[in-house]
Amino acid sequence: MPDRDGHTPEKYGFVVVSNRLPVDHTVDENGEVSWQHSPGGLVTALEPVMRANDGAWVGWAGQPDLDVEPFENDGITVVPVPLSAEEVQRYYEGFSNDTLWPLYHDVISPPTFHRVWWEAYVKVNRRFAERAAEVSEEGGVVWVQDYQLQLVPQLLREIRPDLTIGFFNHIPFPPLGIFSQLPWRERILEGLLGADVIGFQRGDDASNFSRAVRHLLGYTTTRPYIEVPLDDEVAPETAAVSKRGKWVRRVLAKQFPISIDSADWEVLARKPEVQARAKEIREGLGNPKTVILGVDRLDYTKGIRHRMKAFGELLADGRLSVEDATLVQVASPSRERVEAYMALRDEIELTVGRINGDYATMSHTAISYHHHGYPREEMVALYLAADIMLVTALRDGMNLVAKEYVAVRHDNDGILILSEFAGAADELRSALLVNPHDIGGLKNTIVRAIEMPKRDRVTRMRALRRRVLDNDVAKWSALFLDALADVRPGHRIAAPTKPADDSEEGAA
Ligand code: GDG
Repeated sequence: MPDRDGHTPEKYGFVVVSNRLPVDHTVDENGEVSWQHSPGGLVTALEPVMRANDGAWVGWAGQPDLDVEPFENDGITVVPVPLSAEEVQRYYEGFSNDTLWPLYHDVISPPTFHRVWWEAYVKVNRRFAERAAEVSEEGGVVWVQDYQLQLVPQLLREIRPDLTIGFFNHIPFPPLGIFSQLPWRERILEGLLGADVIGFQRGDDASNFSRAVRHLLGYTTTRPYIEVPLDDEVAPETAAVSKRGKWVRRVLAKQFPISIDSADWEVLARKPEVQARAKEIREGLGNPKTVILGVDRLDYTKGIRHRMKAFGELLADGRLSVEDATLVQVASPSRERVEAYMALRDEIELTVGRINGDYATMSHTAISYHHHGYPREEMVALYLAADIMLVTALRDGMNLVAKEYVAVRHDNDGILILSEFAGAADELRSALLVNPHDIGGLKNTIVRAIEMPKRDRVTRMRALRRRVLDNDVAKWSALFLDALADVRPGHRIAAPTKPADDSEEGAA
């Protein structure tokens, strides 16, 4: 199919579609444009599959009003989708981050519903679907990522019924009672059901989705399958016959818990300079007996206020002193143009100031707070420096930080305190699990972690490490792609290949 300029674009057998591309568009002070590779976990997982399958990545380059032709970057074909400044505001900051994000995270912050935001969401999703359709070869595989693009599977199937389509939701899928608030709830469900396989982080997310489909669309669901009724005339080759003798398309909806490139994190943690940096960090904090660490995007879902409240109360009660324990909180800047995030930042920084004002001494701070992003090496050094990792999310799809902490602790020491509301809690059962709303319980768990004998710490960390090292992100993508390949037997996706030069590292 010719593109906007009448050219026939290149076609690819495996296409990933995500809101953001794995590259950032940067312009230096001389106006020179360059593309910086941003190797997050998803990129690391999918790059080898891309290389083996002649893959392309469709997404937005992170800057408004930027229209560029597809290009090669580090062995991956990048297919940019342009967004206007108004679309960024309505589709991304608005509908994605101020409607869907709070709604899908238990309405911790009230979602905002605006019809013009929805219209922009539909328009932009259609553009992503069209771009993916243009670059996918006949019978190819397309894997759509995350909540910003929930309409893409259906829109893509309408244009290209020959494709096998997967969707993975990185954030929770809410219970019916909450999801039902969305004025466009049926459209979202139908959008997702355009996929052959819909992946979620937890089993509970998949059940919430199936239940919403049953109640709102009236389709038959037999876990893990959903039967999407088909028009008798146009039954595709993958159609099945329902118990009632009707043509249906069977959609698989189940959990595929995401993970990290565990071995790569451990390699970084074994570097002498990273270990030296971990020691330096502790010294810089005045060598407190216990370093407690929190690492999060500055987001209201992460429960940063709850952990500060618990820590502040422990100091107030005299159960801890600043010589005993320091809380290091990295809060990396996030969605700074969305109002709820501005208010959260103010609130957290006020709390940090209060607690430090009340309890810090000339030699020890109570909370060492950092509103920065750090390079990956520094993150690893922080993880190594921390006796206790505190993950108190109020709702979180998975929480990769918890897995990263475990992966770097090759010394088998360190304690993970983990919210039961993070997806990671399904797998990381040997963590100290907490309900972050229960401040009393959280305080007791922090004290229990501080007092835990080394023998018990090691037993727990060993069990956690087995889990995280055996189930890495490569396994996650392989399991998902295998499920996708089963949709059309005989049409398998090639196994990943290692790049010639595998030595590159960088910030996530
Ligand atoms: C969404 C879902 C799900 C953070 N600060 C810095 C930095 N990070 C890195 C961490 C980690 C990643 O960002 C954050 O991942 P999380 O999983 O913790 O959370 P979200 O950003 O909310 O991610 C989540 C995830 O998608 C994957 O499916 O687990 O539930 O909400 O990798 O290390 N990295 C660097 N500097 C920082 O300052 N380099």
